[in-house]
Amino acid sequence: MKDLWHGSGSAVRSRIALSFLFFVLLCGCSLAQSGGVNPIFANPPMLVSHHGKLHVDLVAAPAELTLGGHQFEGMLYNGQYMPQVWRLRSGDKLTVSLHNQLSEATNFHFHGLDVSPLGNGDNVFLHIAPGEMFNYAITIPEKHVGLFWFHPHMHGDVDRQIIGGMSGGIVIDGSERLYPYLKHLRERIILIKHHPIGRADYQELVTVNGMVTPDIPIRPGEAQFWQVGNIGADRFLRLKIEGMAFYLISRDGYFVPQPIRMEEVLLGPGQRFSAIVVGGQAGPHAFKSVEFKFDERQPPLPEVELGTVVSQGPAADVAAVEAKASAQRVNGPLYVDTVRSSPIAHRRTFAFSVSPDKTKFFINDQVFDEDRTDVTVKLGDTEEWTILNQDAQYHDFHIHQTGFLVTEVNGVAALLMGCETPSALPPRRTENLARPR
Ligand SMILES: [Cu+2]
Repeated sequence: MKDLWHGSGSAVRSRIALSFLFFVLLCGCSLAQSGGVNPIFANPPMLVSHHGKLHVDLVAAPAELTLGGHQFEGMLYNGQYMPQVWRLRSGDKLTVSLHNQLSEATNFHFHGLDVSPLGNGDNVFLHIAPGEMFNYAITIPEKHVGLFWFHPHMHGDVDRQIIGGMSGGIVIDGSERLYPYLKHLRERIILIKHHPIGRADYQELVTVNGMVTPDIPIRPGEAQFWQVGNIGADRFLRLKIEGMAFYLISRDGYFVPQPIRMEEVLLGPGQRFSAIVVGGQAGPHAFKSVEFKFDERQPPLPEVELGTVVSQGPAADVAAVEAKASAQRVNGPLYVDTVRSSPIAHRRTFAFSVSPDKTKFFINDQVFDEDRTDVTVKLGDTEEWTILNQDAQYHDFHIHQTGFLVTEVNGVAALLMGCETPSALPPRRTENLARPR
């Protein structure tokens, strides 16, 4: 999110500037839907590419919005809190005309996509002034499949603009090529945002596709394909469905060789995962983010209700379907295996820290500066990075334009996961990363 990867013009020189996210998350009370009737879950509206192309006109403008009975002054794309999801395939050409009708500068970031950071690509160093229009153009790389997202990346204003409503999803189709079992499953695109609704600690509205606590229908024993994204600014989610499990198949667009059964999935800001979800026995199953000790100095982030998975229909052999979901294997080679076998060209350490008054954030004792080059790496090299979190709260780690493979967390090998953004770092612990290209 506020982390940057900045390529320079030359092929062998790239610049990385890193900064990181800090979270002053103050409260997330559970919110009952006013009136008592929950909306029925729906995927967000979609814009689909045709003949290898998708063009999007995006107007960023201030707007009043009402969510769950609360009125906000928002900043929205095309007047929508949950804008259309862009649905493309590898190799497609995506063009975006961004019209800035805000009273402040903004810009645009294609989160998770390995595309050029230069010119009119994923260039977060552009400042699009109020009243200006800018045309972005990227080509979706062959290796990408899964859920990605877009948001502004104006240094210093990212958090506020995203909380105002400026973010949306990008789906790169092809998951069913990797897991053919998905082909006939009902797909759920679940995009989670948050917005403060009061001054008290942790008081915020957490929404699913812009809806407050929707009912998500499923049949007992029905397998569904969920793609879930945390596309808010800075809230950690620890997702759980009561009485059901996630059979996780990818994180951040990187797939695992076989589904991993998880009772809970920790999803830091910006992170995504996809999973097979199997309907439990008939009845309501709460979908929520459970309590989470996010900062050692603060009370835990409270549980927040996200919706209800409503299982309805004849009784079924749920265990048999779960066994079938577990038995799936990825079809074809995985990019992470190439990364894992690459020789390490360099090793580096990055330490995240914060000033005592928590107003300044550092990487290796330096504050972020758009005009300074912190690290130069050779394009194509594989490096091993160790990330130290010297703060008392969790932080996301993210590099623009490239994924990375988490090899170890706090001394424990993380063998299964190829991640672009790993699970958030436990406070004051170590993480080793190999950076692939
Ligand atoms: Cu990003």
